[in-house]
Amino acid sequence: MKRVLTIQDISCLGKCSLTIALPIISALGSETVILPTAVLSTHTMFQNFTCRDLSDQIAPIADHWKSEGIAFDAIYTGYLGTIEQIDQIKDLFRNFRDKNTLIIVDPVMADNGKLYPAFDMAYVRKNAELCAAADIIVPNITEAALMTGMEYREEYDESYIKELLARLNELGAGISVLTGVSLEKGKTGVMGYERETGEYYIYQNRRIDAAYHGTGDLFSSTCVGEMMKENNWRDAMRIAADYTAHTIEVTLRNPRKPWYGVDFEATIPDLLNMK
Ligand code: PXL
Repeated sequence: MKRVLTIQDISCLGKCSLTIALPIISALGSETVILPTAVLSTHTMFQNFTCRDLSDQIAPIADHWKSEGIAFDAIYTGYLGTIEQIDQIKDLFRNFRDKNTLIIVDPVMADNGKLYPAFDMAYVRKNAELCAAADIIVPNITEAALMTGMEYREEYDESYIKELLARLNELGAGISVLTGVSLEKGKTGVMGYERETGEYYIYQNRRIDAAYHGTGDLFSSTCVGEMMKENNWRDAMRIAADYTAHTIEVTLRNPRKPWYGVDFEATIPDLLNMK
């Protein structure tokens, strides 16, 4: 069985970060080891959330694993907390990376043209450094524009996306995938670039007119789980895009109108049959 380490916060209530990564990657058949970077009462779209930083736990936990001879097939990072913490995680990458370890970084920090409340441009630059240490990065357009210094656009064409991918590629990861890319009216999906082959990959499916929290984490966690099932990155991205769209549709049909997260619990059985 593959073993995945995922490093992100625990938002106790809110359906994002670890409360999505753990069930999804486990359901897809990999052992999922977690390293919580902070514990919050809810995600940061709620008012008055509490937050306890756990940075002082990262080194002792990693040291203990090292002394136990633990190795990982993949390390996947999502929402993190501080610049200092990203430096610690770069050290952890160096410590645990071997030739078979796939490092996936989702530089979660912004969406819809705006940084999340906790972050500033110094944090953006630090995330760009973390991306340099990854094999695969999966930013959205806002995060990519911030990290590359390009203008954020709501309306764009393929040449803008290709330029963003070219600049992401310069950050250093071998595969750069942009999420939330809409190249046709009524559609959305991903576009990726692989340095080794110089090839692009585009996948577009239906765009559902709704935005829910945690869908980026659902997409990334599904990609990681699918790649551990020996799927190549293109198939993993396609399945993750389909699964995320399906889950948003199911959530929209919920008469209780959840606002803070998607009903992924209801769609996990469908994920297991997706190809
Ligand atoms: O889904 C990304 C995410 C993860 N964790 C926390 C967040 C967010 C997005 O806002 O606030 C704490």
